[in-house]
Amino acid sequence: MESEKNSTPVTLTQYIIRSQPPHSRGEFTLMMMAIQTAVKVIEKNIRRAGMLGMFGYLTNQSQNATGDSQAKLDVIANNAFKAYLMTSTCIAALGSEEEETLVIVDFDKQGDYLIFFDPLDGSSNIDANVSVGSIWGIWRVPKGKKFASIEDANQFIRTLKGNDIVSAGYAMYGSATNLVLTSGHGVDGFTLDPNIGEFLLTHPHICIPKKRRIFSVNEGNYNKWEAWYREYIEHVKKNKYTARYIGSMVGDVHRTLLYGGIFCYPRDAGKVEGKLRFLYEAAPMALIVEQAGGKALSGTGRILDQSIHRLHQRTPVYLGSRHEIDICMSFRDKHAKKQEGDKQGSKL
Ligand code: AHM
Ligand code: MG
Repeated sequence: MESEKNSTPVTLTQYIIRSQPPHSRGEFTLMMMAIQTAVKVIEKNIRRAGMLGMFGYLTNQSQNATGDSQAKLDVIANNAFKAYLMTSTCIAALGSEEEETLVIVDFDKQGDYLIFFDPLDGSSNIDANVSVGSIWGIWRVPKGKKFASIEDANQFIRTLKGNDIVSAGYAMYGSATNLVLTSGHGVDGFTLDPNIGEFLLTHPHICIPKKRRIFSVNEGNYNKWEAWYREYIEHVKKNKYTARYIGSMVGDVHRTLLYGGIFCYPRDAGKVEGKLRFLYEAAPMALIVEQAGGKALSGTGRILDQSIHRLHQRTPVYLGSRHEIDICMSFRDKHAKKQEGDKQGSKL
């Protein structure tokens, strides 16, 4: 959706309403409004955090559901997402990085969507004023299906696949606040205009550049990586790639979408499933990257081909420009072939 003819930029609210199919009941619009409001609340809190003493971690050494220390802003961001979504009348349940279990809406107020979010990703960076973000992924609940209990909702999510995701997005709180969205028909980006408090369409039809020699990974984990991935990184270094790693997934993926290259969080000896969470980090970013023309793999296939087992499951992540992901995976394939050859040889 381009700007209006008189070049008045399209607002996010207009964009969401106009992208609804005719006769839709508007539940999706309401849910996106709730997300938009939560993002604005988080944005305001981040911008004022230094003045209000809101940087830092909770003093009671609190950890979230996946064992990470909770920053004060993690809690504020989680409360903002929860408050607006739970009263939006369009979700049946939500899952958050900051919540131990799924949270279900009162039985008679349940809507048709399930949403999973990381309210403040990369929060360990926040005191240093490095870009952080919120990430969300949205799945559908069949019409008439209601959850009587958390266990009921847990059972239902185990019937879903990554491919069932219907929409995903992220907000990045950086030098400007960006919001990037897909509902399976391409990717569009918005920037918050602080003067009017509206997100404006600034990056229509984002397409990831096909080739770019930029690699993004935490090299501190080098000694724990699998041999094939270490070889790929050696290849990258011999071929004059540029290294860029923020350590904030939203920032690293946003740059990869705009500039191209590869972003990885591989599995390693200490994190055999990888670090990033499937439902609210990897799957939403995978949908966005694929919709922008890139690839998003787990090392054994597409990220989105994975089944869902539990709320906080993790997955390795390799995403970015198609060409670069293919080069990366060629090292994995070469290694697998060699291992197979060695196995056959030892049987002789
Ligand atoms: P978080 O959800 O606890 O903030 O952790 C996720 C973050 C990602 O934003 C980032 O890609 C990754 O962790 C960085 O991890 P590391 O510090 O191990 O490089
Ligand atoms: Mg996170």
